[in-house]
Amino acid sequence: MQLYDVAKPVLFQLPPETAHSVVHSMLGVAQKSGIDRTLVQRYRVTDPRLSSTVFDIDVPNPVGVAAGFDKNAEVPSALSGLGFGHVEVGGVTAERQSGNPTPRLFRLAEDRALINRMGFNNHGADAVGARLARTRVDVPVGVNIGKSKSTPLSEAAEDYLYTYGRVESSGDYFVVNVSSPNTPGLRELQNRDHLEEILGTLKDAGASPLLVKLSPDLTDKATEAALAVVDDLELDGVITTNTTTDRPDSLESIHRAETGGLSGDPIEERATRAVRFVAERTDVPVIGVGGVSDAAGAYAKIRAGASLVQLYTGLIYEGPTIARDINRGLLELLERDGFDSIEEAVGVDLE
Ligand code: FMN
Repeated sequence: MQLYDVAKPVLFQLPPETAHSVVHSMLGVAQKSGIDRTLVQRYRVTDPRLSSTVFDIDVPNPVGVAAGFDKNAEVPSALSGLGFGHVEVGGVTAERQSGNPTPRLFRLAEDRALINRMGFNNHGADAVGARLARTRVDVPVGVNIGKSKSTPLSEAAEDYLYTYGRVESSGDYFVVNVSSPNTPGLRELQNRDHLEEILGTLKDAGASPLLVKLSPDLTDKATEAALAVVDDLELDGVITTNTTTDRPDSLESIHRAETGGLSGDPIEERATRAVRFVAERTDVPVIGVGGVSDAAGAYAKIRAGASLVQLYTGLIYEGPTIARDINRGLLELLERDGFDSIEEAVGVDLE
């Protein structure tokens, strides 16, 4: 019996955001006390076949933590202790924000999904930047940057630039997040003119590696237009996908009508299709995210063209062994298919 078999029913009795705070506090204690370094021995799967170099960064294994779990960069070392190969902190905004009124996070247990409308609650770029600067993490840390709610779309580029300036020396890669559904108008920034301005401004400021995170709700044409900007500006990578505002008919939970972004099992296939669509149209590395909760799902995204995968909702449903379980499973799948490394498997399902 695993610890999470006991803890999960207790946590699932709590409102989702409370459960998240409890888990976060526990990870915080682990990180402060140094227990996270003991966790490593239990959770990390160290095997050269899992490691790769992606946009010039050495990544020990392909399973990362998606943005939103550690919005304020409080527990990246503890998450590395759970065996994740990279951690994306944030979304961070220039201004400190309290986010939307609660409740704003909903557990769709029957669907193994979440709906969130957090609205970029975070401590702000100054605080998060300072915290990151004094935190040592032994896996790469990406910083997911969002737009402050009060900043008009026309001034978005400066807003992103401010945040970048606060985190530039402590992030290993930087993500322009223009795809969260919970900041009014944000997703409009995925259109070509806005993207060019924001990404061009960060690029000129020296942001590297620089990635953009896309929504699963973009039309094919809009995705292609965004990818044209990625090519023109010689960006380093694409993350796909964020949460969706769509509600598949299959959803059973009473919470399905809540406003916000849906994540977890119901978006898995769609996200994998998005990975394939993007990987077919760009040469830069793709990070695949959306519904990953086991080795088969991670492997499907890798074969569809993802150099790395990330997860959030899967961690809630599967618990702290998820990175270890996926990494062990990936090694078996690599062996089954005769690959010597993850890098060999990336994109093998593409035409
Ligand atoms: N994505 C971002 O780019 N920035 C965020 O700040 C962010 N916050 C999130 C908060 C919550 C509560 C959840 C559930 C997701 C958030 N996401 C955010 C989206 C995740 O990073 C991820 O793209 C999405 O949940 C799909 O992955 P999953 O199915 O593994 O959860």
